[in-house]
Amino acid sequence: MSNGISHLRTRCKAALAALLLLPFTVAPAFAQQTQQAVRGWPENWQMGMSKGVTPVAERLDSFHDMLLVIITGITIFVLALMLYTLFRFRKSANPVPSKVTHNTLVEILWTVVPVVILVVIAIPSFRLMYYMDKAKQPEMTVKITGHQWYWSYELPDQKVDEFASNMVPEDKLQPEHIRKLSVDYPLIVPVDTDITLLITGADVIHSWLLPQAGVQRHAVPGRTQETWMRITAPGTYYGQCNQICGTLHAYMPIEVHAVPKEQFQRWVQAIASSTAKDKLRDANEKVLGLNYKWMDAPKTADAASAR
Ligand SMILES: [Cu+2]
Repeated sequence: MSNGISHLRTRCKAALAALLLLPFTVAPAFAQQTQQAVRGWPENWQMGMSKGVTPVAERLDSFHDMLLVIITGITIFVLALMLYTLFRFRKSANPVPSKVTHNTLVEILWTVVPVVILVVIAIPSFRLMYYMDKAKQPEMTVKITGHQWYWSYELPDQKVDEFASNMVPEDKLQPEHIRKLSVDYPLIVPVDTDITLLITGADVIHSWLLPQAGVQRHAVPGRTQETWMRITAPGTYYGQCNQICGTLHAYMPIEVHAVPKEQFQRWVQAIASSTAKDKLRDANEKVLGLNYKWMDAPKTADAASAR
């Protein structure tokens, strides 16, 4: 018997030691994961949001986490209250129902506590809305226009003329492409740069959504919406138009390449000095190593119907 107890004790000690050591064994695995390049698209069975790569996205993520704690607390509290009431005031235990109609203290509490919770939520929320409104000291501007059904980009500071960014059609997909997310001419931006985004629509209302940058603005014809982003990790990030804008709404994805500043400069210079017919394609091929051979292949009969 005593042998059994001592065996149990040893097991308990081992379990406790494992529990205490858990942070030290799990943390390096997480650290390794974060050191890898940030993935710019969602994954099957992903839990939570994709990793934010701008100061705005990081703040949005922590605001979301705060709200999750609050809403979990409220839900558990209300559920507990309901279960308690169902049990405590059931018919068998309470043959004569109470006739109480007022309780001043409870009424004050159920008014004041929700107001306090809303104020606690509103303060960081408004602060964040003002933070994402404008870049304080923008270093460059990108003009984004939504069309039926593609996006176009213009970089006026770098004298990069407006160019269309169309989805890669399904029959032209290459191994490096992601179906319904990859485009022919992505938007190229430098990392660690405060970029003002000016967003408008050419025909109907679209919406430019790049989740990992924490950017979502409606592209409204006749209006210019402003926001900003500062991508801190080089990578390729994807988004989609998220305003139902017509038949091919699902076929106007957003692809943004955040590249090191020096590479961005070389890209800008390559466009300026290119003598090719398609200067942008030339610069994308030479500086970014993008492959455009798929564009030269003759169009198949169902290419149009695939779109
Ligand atoms: Cu759209």
